[in-house]
This record gives sequence, C-alpha cells and structure tokens, in this order.
Amino acid sequence: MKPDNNVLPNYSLWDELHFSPNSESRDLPMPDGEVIIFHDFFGGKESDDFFQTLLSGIKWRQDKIRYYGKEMDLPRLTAWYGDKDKSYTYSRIPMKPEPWTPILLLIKERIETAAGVNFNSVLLNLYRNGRDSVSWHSDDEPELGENPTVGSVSFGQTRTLQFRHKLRKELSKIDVQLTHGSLLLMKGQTQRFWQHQIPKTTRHLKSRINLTFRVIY
Ligand SMILES: O=C(O)CCC(=O)C(=O)O
Ligand SMILES: [Mn+2]
Repeated sequence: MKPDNNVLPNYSLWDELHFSPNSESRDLPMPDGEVIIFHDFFGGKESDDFFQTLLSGIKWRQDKIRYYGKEMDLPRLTAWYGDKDKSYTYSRIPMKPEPWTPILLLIKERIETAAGVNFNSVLLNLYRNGRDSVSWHSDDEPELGENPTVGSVSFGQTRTLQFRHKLRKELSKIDVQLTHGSLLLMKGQTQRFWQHQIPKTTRHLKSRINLTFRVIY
C-alpha cells in the first residue's frame, strides 16, 4: 500500500532507503519457545512520526477489570482494530474491532514479510507512564489457534518485557528491552510454555505505544 499523504506523515527518500526488513535480528535463548527481536526494524524518524500519529489518531479506551469483586481501571489504554468479521475476547473483555486505518495497514504490511503470516487484527496498548503495565499472561486465547505468531511493534519509551517459563521454574526470567521502532516476533510453542509481562516501575517514564498483530480464526 502506498502511504496516503492526507493521513500519514511524510516520508523522505532517506527513510525509504533505510527501511530494512532484514534489520539485524536476535533469537532469544528460550527452550520451548521461538522469540525473535529486531531492534530498529523501523527507522528513527518514521518511528517518531508513527508514535505521534497513533497517539492522536487511535481511539484509545479505558477498560475496566474486576479484581477481587472490585471494578478497577486497566493499567493502560487499549484499542482493537482489524477485519470487521474478527471479534476477540481479551482478559474476558469482548472487543469489537475498529476498521483498519492507513497507518495500521502500512505497519502491518511492513512486518508481514518478517513474520511470514498475514495478520487480520491488532491490539494496541498505550502505557502512559511507568505505573502502566500488563501482568503475566500468554496470548493463548482459543481464537488465535495453536502456536500463534504474534508480531509486536513498539514506539516511544523503551520498556522491559519479561518472559517466564510456565513449568520449568529452574529457568531464569528473560528480560528484553522493547526499544523505539523494534519488532518482536513470538512464534511456535512460545504461548504454550511461556508467559510475558510488562512490569510496573517507579522510574519516571514517558509513554509507549505497543501494537500486537495477531491472526484470528
Ligand atoms: O506491551 C507489550 O509489549 C506487551 C503487550 C501484550 O503482551 C499484550 O497486549 O498481549
Ligand atoms: Mn501478550
């Protein structure tokens, strides 16, 4: 898809030339899992533009969770976009997707070659500061099928993503820094054997946007 200049930020030829789907990747040392990180998958300038466009253009919502019978705000803002026939339940919250926007389609198409799948939906998270977080979970909802590939793109503040094995307690936790413009791929049996979280921190942090692209069956 060609960028639509009415909606998307402008890209210079420099950005085009420096877009590298083969940006250096690293496989994390995870038994029973397949996780690959590409730092600088997106260029710095375009990542700045994506961050701003998503921050102001996405329909962010504050969802609630029930915790010990009390209703509380989810510690982050979320949004769900995708093909209109694909609905999804996240943390027991039923989500009806908003229709794709040009910038989301652009990001989706850029990561699909590296991921080797065509995604049909994306869950977005906005972490406003260090107090926002996502607690231990696996992306193992039945609608994702067996061994789902999840493509996770980050813009803005670097946050630590942690993995822990569900059964092998002797394995240490694995920390990954999700930097501005990075792509993390989770594949194979990762969701079956590992959980992940973005922990809270008391450090003073700026905001971060994360997009997790998924295939819903
Ligand atoms: O923000 C992240 O990097 C992780 C988000 C996540 O795990 C999720 O939305 O399922
Ligand atoms: Mn997740």
